[in-house]
Amino acid sequence: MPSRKNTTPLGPIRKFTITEEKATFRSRQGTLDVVFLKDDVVRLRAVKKGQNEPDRSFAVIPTGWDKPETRITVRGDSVILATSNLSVRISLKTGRIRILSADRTDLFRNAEIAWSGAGVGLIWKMPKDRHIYGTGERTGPLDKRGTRMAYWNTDRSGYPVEQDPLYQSIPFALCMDGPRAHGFFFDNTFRQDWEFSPLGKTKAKMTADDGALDLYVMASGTPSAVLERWTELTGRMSLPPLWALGYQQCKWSYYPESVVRDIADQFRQRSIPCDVIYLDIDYMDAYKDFTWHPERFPDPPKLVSDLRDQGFRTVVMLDPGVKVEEGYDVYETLKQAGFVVRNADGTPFIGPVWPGDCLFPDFTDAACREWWGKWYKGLLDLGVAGFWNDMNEPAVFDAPGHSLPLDAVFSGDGYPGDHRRFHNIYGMQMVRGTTEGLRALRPDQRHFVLTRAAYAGTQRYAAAWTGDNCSDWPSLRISIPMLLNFGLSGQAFCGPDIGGFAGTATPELFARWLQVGALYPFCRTHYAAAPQSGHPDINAVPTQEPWSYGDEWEEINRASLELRYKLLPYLYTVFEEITRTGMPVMRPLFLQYPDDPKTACIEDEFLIGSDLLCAPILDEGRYSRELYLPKGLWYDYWSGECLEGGRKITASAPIDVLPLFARAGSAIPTQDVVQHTGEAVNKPIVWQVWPDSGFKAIGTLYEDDGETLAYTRGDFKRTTLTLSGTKENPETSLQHEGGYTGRPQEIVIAA
Ligand code: MIG
Repeated sequence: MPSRKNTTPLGPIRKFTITEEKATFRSRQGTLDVVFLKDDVVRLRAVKKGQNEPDRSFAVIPTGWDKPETRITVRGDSVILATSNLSVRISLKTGRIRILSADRTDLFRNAEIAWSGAGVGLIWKMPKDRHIYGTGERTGPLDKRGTRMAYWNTDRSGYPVEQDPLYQSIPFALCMDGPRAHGFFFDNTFRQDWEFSPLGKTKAKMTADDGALDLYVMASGTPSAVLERWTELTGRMSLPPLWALGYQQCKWSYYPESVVRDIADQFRQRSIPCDVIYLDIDYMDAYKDFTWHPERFPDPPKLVSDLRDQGFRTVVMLDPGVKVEEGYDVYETLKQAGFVVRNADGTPFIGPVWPGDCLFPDFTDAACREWWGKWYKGLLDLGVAGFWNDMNEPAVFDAPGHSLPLDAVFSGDGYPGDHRRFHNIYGMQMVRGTTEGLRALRPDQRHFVLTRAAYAGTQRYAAAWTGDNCSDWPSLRISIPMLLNFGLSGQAFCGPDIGGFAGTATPELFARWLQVGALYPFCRTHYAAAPQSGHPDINAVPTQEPWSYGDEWEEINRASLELRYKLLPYLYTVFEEITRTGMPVMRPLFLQYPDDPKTACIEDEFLIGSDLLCAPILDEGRYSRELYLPKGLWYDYWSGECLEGGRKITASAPIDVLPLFARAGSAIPTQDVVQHTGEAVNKPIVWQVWPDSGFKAIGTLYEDDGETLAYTRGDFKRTTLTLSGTKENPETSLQHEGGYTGRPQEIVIAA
């Protein structure tokens, strides 16, 4: 929707009705419903007159929230609807809206709903100093003021750091006015475009190409409270299997089998920790889902079980396109059932991807998702541990827009629609089918699914990676704000291809990338070397394994991964926290320190949980850097030196050092280095205790069996360590909760 000029606003309200359920405002142009879902959450939903828009969401789940008490006041020409935390004022004369939080912060001021053709949008005034975060998968700065953004899942291989949009659409924003936070979610699966004027100006606009203006506003006060609401509304990731937190090694592609075995052997011979090896598309027979290439992988169960004996899990790729081939059972059953994406004339859509001509399963159909999920049985039975769903924007070769035709038809579980409506949720519904299938097949196991495309709420089904980035320093640098905003958007289990997917990493770039990558929530190296990606000979491409760059670099890379494995007990504890609170694993500083304005735009540092601060090196040839330590005391993780925060410091960072700091007052559970997560089982937990100025510290450890759902039945152990006393006479207490036995624990006090 280009400008206010060509649009038709909601305009004067001619009639309004208020029931227990909702308040409804009708103008000549359309209808606006206002529904309070909780004292700090309101939903505004507007449809154009005559528009028949189904009221259903792919993102929002039942919340169990109590309906709040609402006061209604008519003042002058305005109707004001308010709870104790939030008020919505509608001007009857203009149809414009103002939303205020209890502390009278203007969340939306002078907001106008307007239509233009099939499109709908909201234009409003935004305070000059408001910061905006979240907004899903984005390159660019952490703060989204002064940017334009689109939501339209896009496969752009080897994307430059200016690329927008990318593969995932999460139209949620976390807004900060000084220390006060609120959030909003524009729940609409059509293409959206958002534009926020730079700091210092006030224009804000979001539009969708079709559908309803469906806006959720969360006025929760602190940023962590907003994220709690947001992840109640759209769901949280469930606790992943412990092995999925280990290091993962991937290439397009490792084959044949002998190469895979060699990679596994090298990790173990060189004592470089690793939990997962990936098989990219070339393990399949002619890229046919749920098949194996007969020559490259003659005995998959044997391979997978031998890898398992060495402590590796195998993750394999599945793409949405199903090869058109008579006699291929996946194709035959799909064709027979008929739940495929169709052309406007009703015939099945056929388009090329890796296998050649393909049918595209219609994952918006429950029966199709169920059919898809069942195919995983064969792979699970032979021991494959995790699944990687790629190309699910969906990407279609040689097609306009590199995807399905816009008028392609989907069944939509009873609400049919075209590709414009379902494009942004295709990937989400695919991994929904995958994960629901896995859960049905192995109900007491945790599952690991990785997706490239997504919409809001996809964290309920899958982890995410940031697609085909490049082996260059700018791509390393933007990975930090990208992952931070991803986490703030609800997708906390995320990471980029370490070392970069396209191109060749220099030894230094790879080493620096793996250093910080060891702290990414999802920690996987991946790179393109396949002939199909433009490399004539798969063996001629410089390899991107931790040992690919010679002995000195190998030592540095080994140390990076050893740090991850040492910190795994802490990381796992932080992952468990997200399943209960929605706080991301990797956090921008402002999330923990909203009262400190200096943290608002820091995008080259981050926290893991609340206790570890990392300030990675993101430039070539740099061996020290400035960084900001938030208020309080911090310990240099390596030297143990205690530093005063609330100021900038310079950290030295020779090539083998990742600047890392522990918060004074914390206790961080660690372990000795292991080569894979399975080795840790009975090894002691080592508490690193970092006393504050009063010689106090507190920390948590979460343990369970790491792979089943037994923890949901009380079979977990949560330990709280408390330090008191004095340096000379330290006192520590360990308090336990839950029925799991857990590992032995040792305590080391840093100071
Ligand atoms: O058209 O499966 O983003 O990770 O290696 C490329 C091959 C298809 C794109 C994925 C990438 C993967 C590659 N895939």
